[in-house]
Amino acid sequence: MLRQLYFIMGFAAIVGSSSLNAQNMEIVTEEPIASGLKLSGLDPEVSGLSGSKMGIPVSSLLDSEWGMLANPGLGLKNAWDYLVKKKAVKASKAFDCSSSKIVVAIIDTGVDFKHKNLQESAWVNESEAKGAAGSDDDRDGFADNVNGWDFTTNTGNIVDGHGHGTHLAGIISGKSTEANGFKGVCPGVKIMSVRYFASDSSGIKNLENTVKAIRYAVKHGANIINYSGGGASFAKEEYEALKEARDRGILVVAAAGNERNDTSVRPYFPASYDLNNIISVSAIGPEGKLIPASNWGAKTVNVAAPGGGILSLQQNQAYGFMNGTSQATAFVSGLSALVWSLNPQLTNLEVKQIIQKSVIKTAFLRNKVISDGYVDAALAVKVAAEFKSVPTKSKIQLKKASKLRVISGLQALPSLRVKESQ
Ligand SMILES: [Ca+2]
Repeated sequence: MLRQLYFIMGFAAIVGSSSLNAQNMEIVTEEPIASGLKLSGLDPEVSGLSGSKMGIPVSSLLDSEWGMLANPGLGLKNAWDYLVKKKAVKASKAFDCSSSKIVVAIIDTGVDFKHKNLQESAWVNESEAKGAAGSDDDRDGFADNVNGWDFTTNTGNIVDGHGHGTHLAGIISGKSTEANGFKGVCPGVKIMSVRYFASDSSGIKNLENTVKAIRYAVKHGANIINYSGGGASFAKEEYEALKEARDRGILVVAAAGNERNDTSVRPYFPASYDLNNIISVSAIGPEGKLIPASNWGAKTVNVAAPGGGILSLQQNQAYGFMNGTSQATAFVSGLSALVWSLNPQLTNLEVKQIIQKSVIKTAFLRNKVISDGYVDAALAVKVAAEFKSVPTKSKIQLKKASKLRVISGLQALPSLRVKESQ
């Protein structure tokens, strides 16, 4: 991966190049090139990790999940009531995604699959699970990659030493046997944990591992990639990996970032790549407004979702609150998994269109995100149900929707960087 290193250094060198026009110079010099990748779920100003270990009585866990309730949360009960009314599911059945074939790759800090609310969530590579310890039973180049891979340690022994990835896994897939216990958006949906982030790694290393992690998820059959990180630098390898994900029918849900910026002006990657299989997500709080940290973009961010004061899982059977576009991203990944589980015939772009079409529009989000609204589960399952009856019309709308992502002011950068790295 020296090329990646060269690539980043090459980019830094471009700053002083006379071949850049004034517009690009301005953008490049305003953004620290070597800032590296950041996780998007930790905004110290809103609340730090220190506040996330608060003791929450288990009996009130569900009551604390505002993101699951209706307006401005996802309204999962309304979604379930709609499905029961339409006889899409039996009323006696629990709200559950355990039997879904949809796989969500969480490319993050790892996931603590030992958490009691993630007992049914781990994606399992069967040939490795049944194989011999220490050997690469399925000959994919990774020994003992049972539930995913940790690119920071290069082992299949994935732990979450941070808490961020486990928090996202809880939002997407958490499941409880207790009546009032913690629940995620698509309880029990399978999570492939691919770790790229280590807090003691450089931004360059984290980016290198991101590219490896995306390629791993693509190769191992993920349907959805949840990426709750990012940085200011366009990276061709990352772009190409996500393009391959697009070509393989994978939906990529990416955090808009916590930089308080308009990403139409200051892009945040990978959310800002001009690829139509990416859904980028801003974060709202319980009052329905963007949280102060959240990036936005009237032409660059697709939707908003709950991201302020979000309760979810922490390592070692704990629960805690986190804030940011990371959490909002996980809500959209969970909702995408739910929609896709209900109709596995949908394409990645159709799932994206359904999510974007079924938002609740509000004045708070007008000119902040493309859809002018925040995601809603009841509307999403309704639009998904109706979607099947009008496939032709939907395809036309899809074409239009795919043109909406424009990265203004940065169009010249990719080609410049390609040229530079040749
Ligand atoms: Ca293997």
